[in-house]
Amino acid sequence: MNTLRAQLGQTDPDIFAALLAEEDRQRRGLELIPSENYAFPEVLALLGSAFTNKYSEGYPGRRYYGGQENTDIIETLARERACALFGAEHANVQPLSGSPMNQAVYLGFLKPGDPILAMDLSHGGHLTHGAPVSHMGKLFDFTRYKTDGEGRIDFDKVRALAKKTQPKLIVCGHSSYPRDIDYEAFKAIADEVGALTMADVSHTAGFIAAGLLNNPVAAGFDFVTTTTHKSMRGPRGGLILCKKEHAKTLDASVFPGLQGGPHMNQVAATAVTLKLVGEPAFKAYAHGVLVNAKALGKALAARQVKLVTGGTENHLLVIDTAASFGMDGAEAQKLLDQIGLTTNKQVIPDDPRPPMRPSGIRLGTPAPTARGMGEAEMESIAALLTAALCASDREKVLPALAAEAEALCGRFPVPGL
Ligand code: DSN
Repeated sequence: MNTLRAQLGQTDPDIFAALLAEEDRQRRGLELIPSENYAFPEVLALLGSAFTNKYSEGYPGRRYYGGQENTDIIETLARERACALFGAEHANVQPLSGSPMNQAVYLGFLKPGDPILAMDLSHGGHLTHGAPVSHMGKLFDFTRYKTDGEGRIDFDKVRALAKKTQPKLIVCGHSSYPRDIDYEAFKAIADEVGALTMADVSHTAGFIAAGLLNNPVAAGFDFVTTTTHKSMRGPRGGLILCKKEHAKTLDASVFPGLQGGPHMNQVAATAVTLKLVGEPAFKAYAHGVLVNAKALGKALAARQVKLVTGGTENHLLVIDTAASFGMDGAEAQKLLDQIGLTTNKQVIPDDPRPPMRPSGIRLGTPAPTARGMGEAEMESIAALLTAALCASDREKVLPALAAEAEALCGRFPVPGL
């Protein structure tokens, strides 16, 4: 590996310098964006392996190119492990990432213009859940449900919208919702109106696999989609679980419907990820993430920080920075960058501000927990964050806080780097 790095340094010093700088940034800073994590070292090894050289259009046992004896092994294992982990009947592990995975469900099972009910982006949903700026938002007739005044899903509202719009598909799941989801309630509404069900668990798959959050497969959902690189610490990629009756149509929708050759280095890395996620050490990690998120929420609330829904049941927290610190999320994100805490600006429910200057920021504990941090460090993070956002003499205070944050990070190495 060192020889390879030396070769890279000689071939392209500019890219190599950027790589070293990024490794340094990741080591010295604290990654608090809830969708980010540190991939397992085994994943990093497989992403740079010989599997990256192989084209494998088709599925195991039925490919369009020769030389598939090894790719068939890894894809079959990945599919079997995904099914076993979540209790699903069928898995497709080829989606290149989150957007194509959701598109494969929409395009495979619906016709353009069909009605879909999904969560509004500004209330915690995702771009691919029908945001008007996305191609899917233009292609299908999305109605977007919003949360209640506290930021929680209001099932009476969801039911009323479902009855009114008669969706062909009801989508739940989120990229910024700090509560567990009652999948059975969604399924009951879908059954009342004859809709298919899809849960996008990209943020929470690791906790579902560990048995710590509700499982939409167990609730009878037709489709469960997830990226593999967030809480599961796998490669960047997507996977779709479905009922057996949908398997053939789903596979055809992914390939050849939407994609060409799957990235077999990613599929191999997904397979090893699913093995690791099934092990007791991952369950302990996933439990630690949730304990840390609660501890961080408690430490922030003790400092009068306003959190959407008042706290968290999963790995993420949304801070209303406008109410807590009198500043928008963009300004808060920038200030926290200066002390080495990486967060992202975030719209909050019914946000009166625009998306580039929204009212909040989003935090998560998957990455700090992967470094081995615990509840005591969550207290330190809350103290650093509030001190930075409350500082009146920023020129003096921020460098001191940055040094404190770097010292904290120095005690917890980044896995894989
Ligand atoms: N970008 C991801 C997130 O941050 O939630 C979703 O695509």
